[in-house]
Amino acid sequence: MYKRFLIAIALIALVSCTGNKSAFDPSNVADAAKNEVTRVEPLSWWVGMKAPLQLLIQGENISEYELSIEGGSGVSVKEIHKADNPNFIFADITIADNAQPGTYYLLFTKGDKCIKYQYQIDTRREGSAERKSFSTADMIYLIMPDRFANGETSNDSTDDTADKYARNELFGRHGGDIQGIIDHLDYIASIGATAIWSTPLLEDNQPEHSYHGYACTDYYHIDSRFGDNELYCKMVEEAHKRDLKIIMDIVPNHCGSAHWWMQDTPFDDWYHKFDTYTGSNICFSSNMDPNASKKDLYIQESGWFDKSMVDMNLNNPYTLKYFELWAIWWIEYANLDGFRVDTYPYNEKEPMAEWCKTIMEEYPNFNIVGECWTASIPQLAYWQGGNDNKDGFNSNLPSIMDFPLRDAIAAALPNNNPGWGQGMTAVYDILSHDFVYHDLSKMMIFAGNHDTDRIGDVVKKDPARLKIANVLLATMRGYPQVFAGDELMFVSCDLGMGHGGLRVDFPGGWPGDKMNLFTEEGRKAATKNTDGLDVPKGQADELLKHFTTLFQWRKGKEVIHNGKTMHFITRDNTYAFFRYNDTDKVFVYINNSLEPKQIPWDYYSEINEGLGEGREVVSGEKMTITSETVVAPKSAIVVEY
Ligand SMILES: [Ca+2]
Ligand SMILES: [Ca+2]
Repeated sequence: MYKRFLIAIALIALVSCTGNKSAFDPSNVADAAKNEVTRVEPLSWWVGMKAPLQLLIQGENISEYELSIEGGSGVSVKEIHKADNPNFIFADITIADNAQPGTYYLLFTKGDKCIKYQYQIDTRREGSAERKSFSTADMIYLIMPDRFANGETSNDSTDDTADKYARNELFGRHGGDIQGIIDHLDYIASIGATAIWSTPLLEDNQPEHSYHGYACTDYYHIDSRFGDNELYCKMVEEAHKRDLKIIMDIVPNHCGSAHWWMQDTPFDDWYHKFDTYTGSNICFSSNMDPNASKKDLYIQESGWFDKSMVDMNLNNPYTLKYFELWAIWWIEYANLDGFRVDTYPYNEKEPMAEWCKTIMEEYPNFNIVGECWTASIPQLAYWQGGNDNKDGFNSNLPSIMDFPLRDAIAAALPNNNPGWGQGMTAVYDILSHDFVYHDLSKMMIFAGNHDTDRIGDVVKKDPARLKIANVLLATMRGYPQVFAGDELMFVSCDLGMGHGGLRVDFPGGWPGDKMNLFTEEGRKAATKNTDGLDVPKGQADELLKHFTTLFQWRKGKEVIHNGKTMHFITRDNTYAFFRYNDTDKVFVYINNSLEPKQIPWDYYSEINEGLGEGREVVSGEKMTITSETVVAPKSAIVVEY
């Protein structure tokens, strides 16, 4: 709807510039007005923003026009910047602190020709700048919308998009959408989630493989197969009613090769061009390696992510500004609670640090988590803002995703080798490196996401070990993220098909689905050997109850959110740690081995003194641990005192 509205605005653009707003009657407008001003971005703005407004304006030979602003008060043109392409200008707009919110008109004049373009300057929501964001108190539920729930079948294929509905194809569009998310917000809240990270919902009008949304073709509009901008805002509003935050997944590094600006590009260096296709060398170490060549770094940050994903040049100040204002626009427009930034290290690091700074200056309490996908702990730590890097670099990025911990969990859990240093020692080892991180409270922890192997596949469909993964996520430092379906031990439908195979549809999300895992009745009836689920009858519901108990408990557990950790080394595939603060303690014991294990309670004397009767969180039963206490094979206990 919003898009059509804008097109209508563009259509009414060519009228006499009398300054009389009543002149804006679409029926007065001649067809010749079409495409005179094809685009103004950001789509609107607000009074009282810190970031100065710079409009990208596209129109045929628009650089030949003079620009002024009419309406209200306190809004004026400060400076016009011409681009390489005469079809673009970048206009710096001054908005006084006491400017009048409302409808303004951009007036483009050339001789006796005049184009008017309606532009809205709004009032900000109260407390907008101070908005809270996601934190260690949250559990984030990751959704890939095309595969989650189809709430509106009429948008499964749309006239204005190329890639059509094909649910039988692993890399095709399956029809999931924003309405499907809205329909299941109660489910998401019921299992203990307090935030949703949805993979991108912006238009991805690539001819194929568009379902994942990571090849954006219009940064200001929701894909019509997911809904529209207004429905997106409604989703945020409905989520907030249920105390669920919304984290938008954004990709400033690359756009889709079908992006509109690939046909009409503002600057020659708007994106990175090569004589022959050049992909990134994915050599992230070149960002901090003192021995790295500049060439390697250049190819890492400027090479394309994929032939269908064009690498943006954030060293062009107009490109950078475009992405800064775009991000702020979405926060303000949709009332967002956070960002997840895709492919973070592929961006040029200095401009991206500037980008983070700009966002954080506008919203000082905001949280942004970057996908810095590396197995190297020191390299990961380098990307977190405030880290004491030898080269002085400060990314200004608040949060990072703990891939090394994910790797350790995935290595440890299926490991039955009782040998020295095997199994859970891998997890101990990761936390032994916590001294390198600037801020442990800004670490997203996870056992899997939409890019990694599914935890259900990792634990070889063993419910006992899935429960151990959930205990780790619910009790370790940082804030947990769970990929939709992992709470029910979804597995890939085809391990040989990569992403397409692991991003299975959520049974029950589609009209006519035989199995419905969103309901207790459906989970209890679920049987073995169905796509996305492979547990004996009744076990899906039992797994979810275990999961829900843990994460509902975690919500109010300050000592888990912000307490310290003390852990103890063992090399017998067990792992023990305490979370503690001045008033509370939680003890976690993992027995990932195939033998019953006695808890060496006396060994923990430096921290367990005076701990008598506690409560085991999952069973809810009172428990007094001694050196005689035995923990069953492949199980975990969580005891709060
Ligand atoms: Ca749909
Ligand atoms: Ca790049």
